[in-house]
Amino acid sequence: SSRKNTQSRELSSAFESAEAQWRFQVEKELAQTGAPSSRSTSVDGICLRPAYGDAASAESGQWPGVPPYRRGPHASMYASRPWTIRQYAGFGTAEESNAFFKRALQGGQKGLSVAFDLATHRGYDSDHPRVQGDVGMAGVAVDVVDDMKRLFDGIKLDEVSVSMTMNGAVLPVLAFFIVAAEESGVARSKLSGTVQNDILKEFMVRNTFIYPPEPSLRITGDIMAFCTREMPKFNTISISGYHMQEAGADPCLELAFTLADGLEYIRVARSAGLTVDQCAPRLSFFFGIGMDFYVEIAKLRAARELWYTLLKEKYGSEINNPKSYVLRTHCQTSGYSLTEKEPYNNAVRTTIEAMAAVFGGTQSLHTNALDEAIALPSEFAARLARNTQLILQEETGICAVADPFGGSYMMEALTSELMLKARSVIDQVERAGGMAKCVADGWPKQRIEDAAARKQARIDSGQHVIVGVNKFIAEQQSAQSSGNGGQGGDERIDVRSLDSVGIRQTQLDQLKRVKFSRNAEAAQRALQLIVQAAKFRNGVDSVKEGESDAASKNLLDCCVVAARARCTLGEISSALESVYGRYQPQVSVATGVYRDNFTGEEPGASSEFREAVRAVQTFSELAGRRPRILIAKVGQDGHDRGAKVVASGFADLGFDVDVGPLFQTPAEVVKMAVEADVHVIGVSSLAAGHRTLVPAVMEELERAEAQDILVIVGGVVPSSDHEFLRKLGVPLVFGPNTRLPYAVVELIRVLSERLRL
Ligand code: SCD
Repeated sequence: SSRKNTQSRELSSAFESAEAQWRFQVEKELAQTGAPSSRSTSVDGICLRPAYGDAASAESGQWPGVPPYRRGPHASMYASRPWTIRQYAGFGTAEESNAFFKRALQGGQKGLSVAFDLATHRGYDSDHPRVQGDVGMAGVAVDVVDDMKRLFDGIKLDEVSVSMTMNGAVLPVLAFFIVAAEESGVARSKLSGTVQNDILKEFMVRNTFIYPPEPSLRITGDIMAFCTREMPKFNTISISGYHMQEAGADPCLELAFTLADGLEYIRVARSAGLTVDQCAPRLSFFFGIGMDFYVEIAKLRAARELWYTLLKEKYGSEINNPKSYVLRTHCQTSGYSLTEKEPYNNAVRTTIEAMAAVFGGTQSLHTNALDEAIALPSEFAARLARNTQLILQEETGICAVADPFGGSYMMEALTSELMLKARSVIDQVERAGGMAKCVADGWPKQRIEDAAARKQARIDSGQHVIVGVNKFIAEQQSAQSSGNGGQGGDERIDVRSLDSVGIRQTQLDQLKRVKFSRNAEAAQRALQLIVQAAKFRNGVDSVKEGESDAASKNLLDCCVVAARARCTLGEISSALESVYGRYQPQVSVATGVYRDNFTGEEPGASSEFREAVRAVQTFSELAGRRPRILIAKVGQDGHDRGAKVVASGFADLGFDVDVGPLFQTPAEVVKMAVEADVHVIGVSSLAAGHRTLVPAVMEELERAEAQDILVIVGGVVPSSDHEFLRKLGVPLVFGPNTRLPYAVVELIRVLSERLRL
């Protein structure tokens, strides 16, 4: 309690001014970290101080590390401790990813961040028939605790903090992490890091959920309660706006929905029995940083002050720990802003975005690799991305001063404006009953999808410039193909390609070994306990508190027992699924938004739009009906911004559009295509599954004697794979940044030739 008193004193009016409070904090932080109180610059006699501010002004918000934290969560910020360089990575098997992690740490990375494959995200073991094309592709495959042990072999888990991006299968993954650490001698209380555990945004945009919203949120609460009790250094959630921005939200919408999610998670934690002071200091946030430089800096500043204000208003009376008010965040540069054409431009874009994140005061940062719009990052591209941060930290002097934009007329005004705008959306959400309810109603998702269609129309019509894509297009590429991002521009990039069959086989062999050597009875008992605890927590069983072992159990406690007994991720997930069911999302498509926003003055753009509409009309007259396309997502890849935007745009350009549900198997796609009598299946692939899933779709078409249906592919496909797809009979492959009218004209051309119209 004496620590609490000190903290309250730090926050209270014991200080005559914010400046005095800042000074006190700065000295404390410098002493803690041993950092110098000023840094010399390249000019003799000029030194930089940890922060600059207006000592004369009594207004709040004048200093970093002081409420309302607009200028930063710490007083000295990077002058004491630079942000954590934390690159999100993982692919193939645990061994391969482990080797990659070790090279990254040797190369200057400070924290780890694990990308799991889509099978793991969705709660399937590698041997499940639904995940044939997904194992080890967009992340590392993890089936049992032994995979997790191999993943961190030789890495000191009591020293390196680990972030795990996991939401759907968060229980088994966190349980594997805890048991892997314990079996290698590190107690759970020593583990530092973060688990994403943010299910609300999965239902809004990212789609790697497993169970329906209500039980999913109870799982979130159980994890927050467990970690608060057992893992004091672990951040229990990473409340993510990043995926909203990737899905199309503008920075203001991203800010508003993310903080509204944060408020909802405080309610979830409270219903799991935690106080605000217990849960809030270990909440963490995650924002995307796009190319709107000033706005992105302002967004992070606004986020901190808004969070402080919201917590003060709602829970001020019960908060005693000043850390409860402080928003800390990870940032990632925008994947969406990367282009397939002239990929080296992406290194420039990423650098600019990284600087915005840093000027905004992020705690941790991932910089994208320049080839991410083409394939999984290569070794070279990953190193360059990491070096981008090292150069900012080591060569520029940027770390010497906190919030260098503070006090700028523009930046302060922009920050306040963003706060105001986001606040009105947050108030709207809160009035409507909070984010869980709004997500169930679906309107936040709809607003994000509308924003995505609007943005695409602005890009395609040239109002929003992307160098090399819709302006200043490199000549040789423009001669080859004027609109198709998939036809050139990445020839000089060596991409990483993975042996999907080999990776899957390794996992299958191991699954067999583990199941053979474990104590089968203990494994069954552990799974049974999970089922009972889930039932109890779901309120569907008559088990009463005290009657059963399971009744009082936190689900993560049960999963830790199961992990130790070598239950697999798939087994644990299906035990939970047997109680909760698997969530089936609704599909909807925004129409009219694309057309209404295609108002560009660029003469070329509007003539391309008209040409596309005309081509569709001519086709309809000749064929006797409108062209009909099924937009399909095959496998466990839930990235559906592209699919949704293409569906909206194609519909607005005159196509009949069917959109398949997420997570279809090739057979389900073909069945749907045949039943809807479509001319074309458009397979959207962003997670490297195209090499296995597209051949499977072709086989199913043959089996259904429906080879007259044309298959085209859109998404992230390296040009080295275009020939592979063409040989299979896929005539068109559209990359990211393809202008939709261009794609329509090309497709109608190919379709008309086929049908001899
Ligand atoms: C920091 N510290 C200071 C200080 N700065 N102390 C004194 N003076 C200063 N100036 C202290 C902190 O208080 C903390 O100690 C410790 O140093 C570590 O600093 P931190 O700021 O907490 O940094 P870090 O440990 O890196 O944590 C950062 C977050 C964390 C809080 C943001 O949650 C995190 O790392 N998140 C990463 C999430 C992530 O990587 N997600 C990837 C998502 P104490 O702890 O003792 O206070 C990828 C993704 O979804 C991709 C897209 C997709 O797949 O769809």
